[in-house]
Amino acid sequence: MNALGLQEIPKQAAAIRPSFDVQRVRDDFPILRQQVHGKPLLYLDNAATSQKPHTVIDAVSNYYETYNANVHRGVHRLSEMATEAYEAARVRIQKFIGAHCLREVIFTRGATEAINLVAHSYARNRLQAGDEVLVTWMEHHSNIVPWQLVCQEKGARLQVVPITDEGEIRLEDVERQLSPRTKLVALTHVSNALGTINPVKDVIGMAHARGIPVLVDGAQAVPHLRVDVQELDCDFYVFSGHKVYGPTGIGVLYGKPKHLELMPPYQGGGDMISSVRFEKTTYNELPYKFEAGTPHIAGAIGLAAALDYLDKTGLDAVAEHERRMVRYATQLLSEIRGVRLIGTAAHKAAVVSFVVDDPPLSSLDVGMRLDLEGIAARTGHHCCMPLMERFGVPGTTRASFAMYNTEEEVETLARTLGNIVAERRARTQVAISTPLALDAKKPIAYPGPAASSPQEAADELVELFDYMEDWNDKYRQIIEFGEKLLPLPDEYRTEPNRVHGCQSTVYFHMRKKPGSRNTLEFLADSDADIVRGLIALLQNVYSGQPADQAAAFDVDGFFRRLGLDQNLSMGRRNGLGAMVKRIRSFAADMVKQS
Ligand code: C6P
Repeated sequence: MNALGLQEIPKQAAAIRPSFDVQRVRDDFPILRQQVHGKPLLYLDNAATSQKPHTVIDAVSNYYETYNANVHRGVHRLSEMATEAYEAARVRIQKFIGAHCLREVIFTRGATEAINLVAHSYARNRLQAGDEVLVTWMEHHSNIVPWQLVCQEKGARLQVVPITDEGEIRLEDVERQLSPRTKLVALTHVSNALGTINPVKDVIGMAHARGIPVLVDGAQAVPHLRVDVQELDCDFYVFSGHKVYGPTGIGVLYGKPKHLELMPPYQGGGDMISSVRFEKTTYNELPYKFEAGTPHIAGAIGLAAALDYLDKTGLDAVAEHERRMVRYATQLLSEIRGVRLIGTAAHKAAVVSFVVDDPPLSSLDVGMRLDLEGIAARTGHHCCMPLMERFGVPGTTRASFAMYNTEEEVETLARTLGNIVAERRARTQVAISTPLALDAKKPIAYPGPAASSPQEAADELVELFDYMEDWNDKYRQIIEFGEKLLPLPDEYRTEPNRVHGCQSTVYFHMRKKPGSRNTLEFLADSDADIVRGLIALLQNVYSGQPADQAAAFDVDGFFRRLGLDQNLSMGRRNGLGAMVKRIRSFAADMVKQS
């Protein structure tokens, strides 16, 4: 039995253990030493971006400190040094992914830009009306939208391979959907939202048997699996540096020269040309034809350092370590009553996604509560909206692992989540007996004015929040406000009343108070506790107030004074912004009409 009283999973094979010392690895990542909300940082958002070892940080700062210069342009010493380092990075990447030659390795801003490059320069010239691009249901938006854009332009369409309840594609479905109309297959190697490792080699074989090229989105594979593009025989392979311990803003497109040679440039500018005359420009050779403008030199150098680090640590040992984390997290989380795992494929890498069904708790709330305990996990749709729809959930909470995560961290995650769910269950049981449920016999109640003006209501709230020392207290206060929200009748939960731009489902019903000259009032609701709390704050300052005062109220200043701007992430603030926009535009319309 382990510390949680759960059955211990067998320790990994002794042969791998000695080569991988997770504590030593952790020492290489300075950021892991810090605290968040007074708790040791437990970073489980590695699929969004991984942390950087000091060798990467040093490589980048060394470039800026000692040989910062532009590449391919100067004859001076620094420029030569920078060019050498930049091109050495290309060699490093070529070796890392097993590319045949340097012409095949193109630097991009990331996986997204690499896919857009292929969509623009390859697919755009080949697709015709009626053609198809085959993707899977588990693609990231970056591997959907670029194809949609080009398909729309050409009258072609996306064809989608379905996935099973476990989150796997079936080869027979791929086979069935390949047709003479299919001009390209684009699929992810590893799903960012589920962790599924796709049988890309088999898919490539099936597509190639029909002469169809394949692009593989390797954004989530390169940090966790050994990738050999020649062995896969893919036509294009893309990945981002920042998910593989390198800097942001740098990524790679691998392409077979037989395609790259025929593709027109993606962007025009310096470096991608051979000669420029007003009558005609000729283009540089590969790979420079696709690298217009000054590249992200420091990024390329940092990425090479990251791949060196991964190689030195041992990718196979890292992969085995991460598999253990996934197995252990899968075991511990699935033992928590009310938690349901989303994505239970037989072959998975580094990701465990889950929802809390019983009692229902939005992923937004789970993520914010984990954050209060210093645990960084991603919540929401993970840029995979069709996939979320497939599983019938608005979003999940995702723990994604890297080489520096430990079994103790997995246990902390499980214990914290268990507490969050248990606490929620206890609160739900109390809430059932509260008088806030709708009473069909009574008229619908709207919140009246909390003070004589929005400003005065705001001042009172600011005073209350000023007494609270930290974000934890403020957070709990906001949640408590949300628990007292007046109920929103079902008839107002309509699409026009839906507020988009929030990470949760939000409905807003606004009206001019009947019989009043210009009093605005509103009801609203969300499936996330934190958003219900924010709605309560907004009701407190706006509802029951004259529209002209509501329209003029400085709401940004109010949230700044509450200290919420520092603790609500941009995603949440955008949601808050969307709600405020709705109130203000309703108030402005009322003023115009009065
Ligand atoms: N997924 C995540 O949290 P960029 O943004 O270009 O570096 O990577 C885009 C991308 C493409 N494909 C897959 C499979 C990905 O996972 C990502 C990025 C992050 O899951 C950010 S949304």
